[in-house]
Order: sequence, then structure tokens, then C-alpha cells
Amino acid sequence: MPPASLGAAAGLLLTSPLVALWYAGSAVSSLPFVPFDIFDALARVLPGSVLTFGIDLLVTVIGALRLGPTAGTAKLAEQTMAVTLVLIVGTASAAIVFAAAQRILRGSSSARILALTAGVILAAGAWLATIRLARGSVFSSGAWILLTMVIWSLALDWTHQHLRAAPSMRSDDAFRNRLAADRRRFLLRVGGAMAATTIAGATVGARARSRREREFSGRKSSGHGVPNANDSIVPVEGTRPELTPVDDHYRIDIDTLPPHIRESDWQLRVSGLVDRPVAWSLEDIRARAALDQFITLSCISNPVGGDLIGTTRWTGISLKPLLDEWAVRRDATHLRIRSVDGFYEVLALDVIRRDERVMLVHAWDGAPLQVKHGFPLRVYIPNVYGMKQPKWIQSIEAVDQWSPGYWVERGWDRDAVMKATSVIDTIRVGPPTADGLRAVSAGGIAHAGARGISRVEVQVDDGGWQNAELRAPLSPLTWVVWRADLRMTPGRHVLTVRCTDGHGAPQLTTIAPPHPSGASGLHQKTISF
Ligand SMILES: Nc1nc2c(c(=O)[nH]1)N[C@H]1C(S)=C(S)[C@@H](COP(=O)(O)O)O[C@H]1N2
Ligand SMILES: [Mo]
Repeated sequence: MPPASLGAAAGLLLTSPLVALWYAGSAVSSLPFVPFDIFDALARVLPGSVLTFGIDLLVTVIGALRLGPTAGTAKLAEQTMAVTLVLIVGTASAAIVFAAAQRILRGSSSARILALTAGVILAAGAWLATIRLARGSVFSSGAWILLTMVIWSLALDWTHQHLRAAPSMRSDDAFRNRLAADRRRFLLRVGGAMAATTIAGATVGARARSRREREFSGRKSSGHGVPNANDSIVPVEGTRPELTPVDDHYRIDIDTLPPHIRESDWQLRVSGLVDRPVAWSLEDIRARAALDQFITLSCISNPVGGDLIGTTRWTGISLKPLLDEWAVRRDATHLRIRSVDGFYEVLALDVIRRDERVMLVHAWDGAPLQVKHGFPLRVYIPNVYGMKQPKWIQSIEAVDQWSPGYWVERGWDRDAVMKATSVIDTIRVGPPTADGLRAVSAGGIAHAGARGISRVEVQVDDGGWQNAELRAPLSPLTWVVWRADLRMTPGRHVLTVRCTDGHGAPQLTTIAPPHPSGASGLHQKTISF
């Protein structure tokens, strides 16, 4: 085998337990899980167009192959890519070390200097990534990365000593066969040891992590009524739930793992152009008069008919009265809202003054926010996509100029106003009727940000548009559940849906992808019976 291939095999064998060790370390302490940090740091520095291409591709592939809920599957895919990337880099680096050792060191049995050089370079790269993310302590993570990479380098050198071809010795067949058998045995033994280490590390990590997750998830919905319980329009069977269970609500954010914030470590700091800066605990916020609103949130990356949209009850405090409480100065025009993960958005004071529904949110569905949905605090801004609404807020600064938010800076729409959308969730075919036609019921949702929905219409094949019936929405901020009871001849039919928003504006029919300002186009479903 050429040295590069041997090196690649050794690299893969040694990098897997390294990843497991990092995983265990991150689960039992605040040390970084290096693959995710590298991936997240890359996501911060890559140009917006590259990111957008990646995200669109992921959402499209998951949708086309029906790989399950888009948000969860995409996160898993990102995590897999992060680990794979590190395995590839480790494997390639080891291959280079072995090949270079063969060239440069000819007679020497030790490739230690080369292996250590590679290890230190890789450690430096990984350390830069953790510094870029500013998570946890820069020094302890640097020391941990260096220590683990040095161990990796020494193990690589040791493997090299066992695997290298003894130079200028006998070259007869018997010798070569014995050498090959020795190598195989050695690789198997090392492979076994490394597999055991990998499994041990992964198990320790998974145990510790699930314990931590349990600690954060002892939160149950308090239960509450819905305002439209007595509405006479009943959703067609198979229509999505009007109120999305929080566990099923989509989740989108920039990191492979959401930030875990301890309530005792957290404060909301309000500063900048204010006369009364504050630092509030979560208790301070919860003690204030709460505002409950049923809200539909959608991601701008949601394709027409996609699952990156959900509805729940949001609880928080209205921002408008807080402007006076903080004594925001006259020259201030915007609030710069920053999150623990480095996400940020700049919100105009005009929007807050115009709309008391803009709020700081601490609960969903009557329970504290889940970690992945922004614990302890997020913001709500009506009528705009999720990309404008930071989770895990840590500070608010009053400023006197607008600047682009995280995704605006990366090429997405500056206003990100939610487009009207309507979706067919289900089509149910009833028994035949006397005239040979069949009763067919279609149902789904329609949503247009905070503008409401005034009309939903359904078209069968190229026929006329027929009005659907609308259930009263949970609030003016949520989607509307609709149903259409139709009659059709047996055969194959295409159903199309469209809606009109509460201001009378029809849904856009132009087919547009999510980037840069949200998807548009009409949703269709085909049925045969
Ligand atoms: N801090 C922070 N807030 C964030 C994001 C993020 O990456 N970081 N993503 C935004 C985007 S793009 C969306 S669609 C919503 C999703 O909120 P959810 O995950 O609770 O559904 O969060 C928004 N707030
Ligand atoms: Mo989003």
C-alpha cells in the first residue's frame, strides 16, 4: 500500500475517537464540540450567497425525498456534515503526514515532527473557529484542543512507526507477505481499540447530554382554552392541527446546537441612547403584565406548502411601554437586539410605537420557552418572517441609525414581510352520490402575516374558483383553517388553492423561490379515485 493510503487509514482510525472525545468533553463540561464550532464558524464567515445556496439545496432535497420534518432533518444533516468534514480533514492530514514522511525522512522511523506540525496547525484552525464564535472560555478551549491534537499527533506517529515500510531491506515475496499480514493485524488491533474508544466517548457524551436536556425540559404547557372552540366550521380530517404542538413546531437557527442559557447566569441588558439603562432578570420580566397572543411564525425559507410554519400561544411583555420606562432618548431611532449566538436584528422604534403587539416573549403555550425556541427571551414582531425575530436575546441597545440584521447582511430581503400563502393539507373523497358524482372535501390553511385572510378559493382542474369556508382564526396574527366541500366526477383531478389577504390583496401567483423575499406561487394537490 502507498504511504498516503496507509496514512489515510490511520487518520480515519484516529480521528473518530478524537471526535468522540470532543463530544464527551462538550457534554460533561463547557468545552467546545470542535466539529460543530468549526461548522458554525464557517457558516458565519462564508458569503451569504453560498449559505443560501446550501440552505435552499437542503430544504429542496429534504422535501423532494420526503426525509421527514424539514427543520429537524436539516439540523441532523448539518451535524452530520460537520462531523464528516472533520473526519475528512483528519484523514487527509494523516495521509499527507505519511506521504511527506516517506519523501523527507526516508530512513527515519519517526514522523513525530511532521505529525506534531500537522496537529498544531489543525489545533490552531479549530481554536480560531471557537474564538470566532466566542462561546465559553477561549483559554480552556484552546488548551483542550491543543492537548487532544497533540495526543492525536503522537498516536499518528506511533502508528506510522508500526506501519512504515522498512527501507532498503529484503524485498522478496515472503517478506512482503509477512509485512502485509503484520500491518493488517496491527490495523485491526488499533481499529478495535479506536472503535471501543469512540463508542465509549459517544456513550458518555450522549448520557451527559440527555441528562442536561432533561434538566431544561421539565416544562409542561399550562393548558388554555382557544377562542374559536365553538366555531361551526370543522376542519376536514387530515388538516394540520390549528394549534401546533410545541414539540412539532419547526425550529431554524444558525448553530448546529442551540445555546443552553442558565437562568441564573442571564440578564437582559438595555443600554445605548436611553436615560435609564437596566439589567433585568427573567423574574423581573415575568413579574410584568403579560400579553398572550396566538401567533403564526414562518421561516422565509419555507417553500410553498412547506412545514417551516407553526402556530402557538406566545406570552410576553409589550415593548411600547418599555420605551418610556427605559427613557429612550429623542435621537434614538432603532433598537439593536443581540442574541447569545451572535444573531442580531435592528428594529425601528416607529414599528414598536405603532404596534403594541411587538413584544419580548418568555413563554410558548403557557410554558417557558424551550431551549431551541429561544429560552429565556425572544422577540415578536408582527407581519415579518422569523429571520427578523431574534431568539436567546441578551441585550438591547437604542441607536440612532438603521443597520442590516444578520440575514439582511447575508443577502435576504430588508423588510421580509410575510407573503400571503395558502396550502391544501388534505383531500377526502366521500361515497358516490345518486348522480354519479363524488363528494370531495379539501382542507388546509391560509396565512398572510398580520393582515388576516378574507377569502380562500379552490379550483378543480381548469374550472371556476369556488369559495372555501373559513374557520375563525385563533387571532388576527394566525393562519386561518379553511375547508371546501366539492363534487367531482371520478377520475384524476388537480386542486389549486389561492387566498386574498385581509386588505383585499390577492396572493401572488408568480412562482418564486424562498430567496430573497419568501416563496410565492399557488399550491396544488392531485387526487385520483
Ligand atoms: N438568536 C437567533 N434567533 C433567531 C434565529 C437564529 O439563528 N438565532 N433564526 C431566526 C429564524 S431564520 C427563524 S425562522 C426563527 C425560527 O424560530 P423557531 O426556531 O422558534 O421556530 O428564529 C429566528 N430567530
Ligand atoms: Mo428563518
